Amino acid sequence: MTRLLTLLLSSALSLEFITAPVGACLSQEFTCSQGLCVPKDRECDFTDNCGDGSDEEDCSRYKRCDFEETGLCDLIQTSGWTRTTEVPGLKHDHTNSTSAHFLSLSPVRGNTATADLSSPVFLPSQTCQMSFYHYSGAKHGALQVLVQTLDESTEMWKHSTQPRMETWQQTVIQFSSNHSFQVVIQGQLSADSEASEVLAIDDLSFSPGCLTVPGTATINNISLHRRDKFRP
Ligand SMILES: [Ca+2]
Ligand SMILES: [Ca+2]
Repeated sequence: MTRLLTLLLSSALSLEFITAPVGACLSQEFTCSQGLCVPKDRECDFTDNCGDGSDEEDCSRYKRCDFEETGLCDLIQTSGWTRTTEVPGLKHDHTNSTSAHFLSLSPVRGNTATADLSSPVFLPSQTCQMSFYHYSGAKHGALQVLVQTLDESTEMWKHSTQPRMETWQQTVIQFSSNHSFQVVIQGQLSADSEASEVLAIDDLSFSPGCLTVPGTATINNISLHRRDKFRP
């Protein structure tokens, strides 16, 4: 009887030993301070998924921009986007703050309005991920994300604004490129747009897998470097 009890106890103990401790998170999850598990791609995405803010605390390895500081962090604006706190169709940023900033594109009467925002040039990567928030208060427009390499431009994601989605939405995109690349967020409003229509973006975050090419502002600079390299 004593031996049976010992056997039962030892098997119960070994069972406990191989079972993962309660509250342990999987490798693809982030462990919050209070033990909750949230998907790893929600880390440092400007939303408090843990409930205690711990998934938004240690973000120095991420390249992030909430557009609250003057300038555009290390993003490159080639045309169109305006940093603002308010436009006719939209009066709050992604965090619902009426005094906080976002980038907007408003219609140009009788003309197509376009806007481009580019990331720095990133090294080839299979683990680069971007999270951003967008607001589509327009019937006549589209928002898209492109990957620009030296040789080509590839559409990664497109949000046609039919029907109007008058709320901030999050999109997370994984990039996989064997060449150096830039990510371009492009907005377009057609000439038919009414004055109250708007496209907006806010709170961009690039994951630690997105490593910048030092000293290279645009993908075309790589082209210049290459030409210099092979010049006789
Ligand atoms: Ca988060
Ligand atoms: Ca903001």
